[in-house]
Amino acid sequence: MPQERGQNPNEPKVALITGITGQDGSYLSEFLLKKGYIVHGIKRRASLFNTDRIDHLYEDPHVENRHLILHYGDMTDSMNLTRIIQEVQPDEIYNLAAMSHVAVSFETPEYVANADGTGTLRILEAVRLLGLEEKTRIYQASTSELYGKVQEVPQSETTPFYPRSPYAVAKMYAYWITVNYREAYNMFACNGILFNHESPVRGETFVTRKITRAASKIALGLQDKLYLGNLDAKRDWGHAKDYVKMMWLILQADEPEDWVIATGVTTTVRDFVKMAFSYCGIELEFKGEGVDEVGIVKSVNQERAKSLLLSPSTITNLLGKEVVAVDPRYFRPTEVDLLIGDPSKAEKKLGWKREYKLEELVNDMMQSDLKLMTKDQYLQDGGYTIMNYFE
Ligand code: NDP
Ligand code: GDR
Repeated sequence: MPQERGQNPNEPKVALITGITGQDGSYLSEFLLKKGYIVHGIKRRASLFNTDRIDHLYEDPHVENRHLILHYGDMTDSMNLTRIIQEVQPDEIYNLAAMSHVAVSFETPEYVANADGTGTLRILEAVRLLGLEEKTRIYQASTSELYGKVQEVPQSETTPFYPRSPYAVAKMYAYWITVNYREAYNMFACNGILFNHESPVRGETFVTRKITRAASKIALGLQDKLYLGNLDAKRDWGHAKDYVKMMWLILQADEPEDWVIATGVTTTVRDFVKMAFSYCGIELEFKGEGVDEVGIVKSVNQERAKSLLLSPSTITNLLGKEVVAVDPRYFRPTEVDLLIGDPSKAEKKLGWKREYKLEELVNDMMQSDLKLMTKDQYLQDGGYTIMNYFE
């Protein structure tokens, strides 16, 4: 019989994180380890190492009493998930694993339904089958994408859903199956309806990271132009570091409930671009409309550029240059135009407080990407090939 854990207050709590190799998985692992948890994570087998984001937390498997333990697994494999949950006997499961890219979900809709939708059912059903309903609390990574087509703003726990992508439709199934298992089997299963949250380790093809990487490369003279899709889309962007804390608080609440986590501030993609370039002392002006819209360098602040050790000539050469353009290939078949969340329930009942404002988030991402791209510049100067994806 597996040993019952977490019953004795002196024993560390045990968490299982699906999607531990992702942005949120890495911040949540750090957070839980600091709290003294034993953290188990599910990673996928890949042909290359895929644990970059958690390598700083890695512990040698030959050492006893590890705090971070990784298991191979996949959200599409019920038996694998059930076996891992049986072995781990978690006090808390954070179901973060998903194919999380909205645009890509239009390319792989069936897979997304399986991994993001049915995958959640597999976790809930495993907990039920193993008789862990009373022991194991479950956090489901729900999303503001559920709101989709704008029906009311700001969006709250009572705003109706209208998903606009295969990703959002799969997450809608996951949302409701979580609610259903809570009501049917009295499980402590909760949805965190999280609005967009970003960080220096955000996936490179999400718009914020694509922008901060490109702004850094352009400022260093390593890239000419940034191509984007819909510049008018508005998002409520927060910092992932702030948001993982809320995941934990949601599972510490007295009752299982669903929660909106957001900042309550919304910003266009265009304004995010301006903020990122401005970090490097580059002021952009946008001209034209629709697919003809472009971002042109209006002025440069040499003092700022110097303080970041950017080459004065590279920065001066950018004056008047078109550094942002629209490429319709990044438009989505159906778009989510406006997201702005109302986090008042979480603020009142969970004490939700943010450390990062949008400007601080942009600064954090730019600081990190400038450092990374400077490293790329050295490598390129040394004759090494640098990956130059523009997705
Ligand atoms: P990431 O894309 O950074 O991470 C996703 C994680 O899921 C990765 O570890 C990935 O593994 C793993 N994964 C994907 N498919 C499978 C699968 N079939 N089996 C096992 N693991 C899989 O996402 P985030 O960290 O940004 O987001 C975490 C969760 O929160 C996701 O469910 C996302 O949909 C949701 N969410 C995110 C928001 C955000 O703004 N970041 C907002 C609201 C919800 P690998 O590294 O191998 O690819
Ligand atoms: P989103 O994030 O779809 O909101 O989903 P993303 O950063 O991909 O897009 C935000 C907005 O920017 C517009 N956009 C572009 N997006 C990308 N990726 N690339 C571009 O070139 C580009 N140009 C404009 C998009 O059209 C969109 O309107 C994220 C994911 O983390 C989900 O998993 C999560 O559920 C939601 O946030 C909340």
